[in-house]
Amino acid sequence: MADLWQNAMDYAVAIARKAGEVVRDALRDDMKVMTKSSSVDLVTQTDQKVEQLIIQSVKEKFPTHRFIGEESVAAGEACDLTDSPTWIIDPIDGTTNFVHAFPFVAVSIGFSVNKQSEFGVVYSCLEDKMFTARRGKGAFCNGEPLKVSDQEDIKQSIIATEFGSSREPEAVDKIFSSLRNILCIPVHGVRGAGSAAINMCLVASGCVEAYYEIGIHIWDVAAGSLIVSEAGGVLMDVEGGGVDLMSRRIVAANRRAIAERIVKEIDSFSPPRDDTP
Ligand code: LIP
Repeated sequence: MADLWQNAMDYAVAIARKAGEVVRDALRDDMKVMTKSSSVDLVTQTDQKVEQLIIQSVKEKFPTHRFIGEESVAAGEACDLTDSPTWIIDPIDGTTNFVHAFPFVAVSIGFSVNKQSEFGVVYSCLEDKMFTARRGKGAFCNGEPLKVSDQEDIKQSIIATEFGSSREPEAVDKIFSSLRNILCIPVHGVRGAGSAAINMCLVASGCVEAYYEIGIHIWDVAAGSLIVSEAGGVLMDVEGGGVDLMSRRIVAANRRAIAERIVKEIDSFSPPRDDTP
């Protein structure tokens, strides 16, 4: 049977590559850096330009499809995931990295129908790595199949996480308390690429055993979530149970036991959901 969404996925890969070129070119220019929810939540004209480029290109080809885009939501659009085919876009995941030329910056495009993820594309554009996953068909990097780590022992693991963009003392205290608990399991190390999408691709590639974060948004993790699960990994909420991409909380791991061990150590909290205006 023909794959209904393969065409859209091929298109997403082509657009992500084009968007990545724009991001790479912009690194050479002077940037105008602006802020959103706080003085450390950065945005540039390139984030906005790349999101418009992606949305306009998709609209030409798939005029009935809907969008959730980081910069469109920042500009006041609703963050609504309906049953319609929906493109979930982070034009630059790792904007702080981009501003500082720290070399982990991704274009992230998730696609969901009936609230089920159909494909995910993460283009790590400074590394020139194209991560893709199609539901039920596996995950790939530059065409090579991906598989999560087979490590079973958390004490032999590397865990990825981020400090996020909240500087509210209560949130920062909880982030440090979780970090301390996890470090002292003890694990081999804690890392963070500065991009949720790339952290998830690191789980899918078997380079780290798990990634967790509180404060991410649906556009940061929509594509990466499918890439992790298609590479054989698991997704969980930070308190256990199923992940809810609107909840701004996620654990992605190579296996359930590692995810559950991390959940035990997380001092959880609940930022305002993406779908509450
Ligand atoms: C960022 C993430 C980063 C996370 C930040 C933010 P942006 O996305 O990728 O890992 O810690 O909270 O969500 O803003 O660069 O698209």
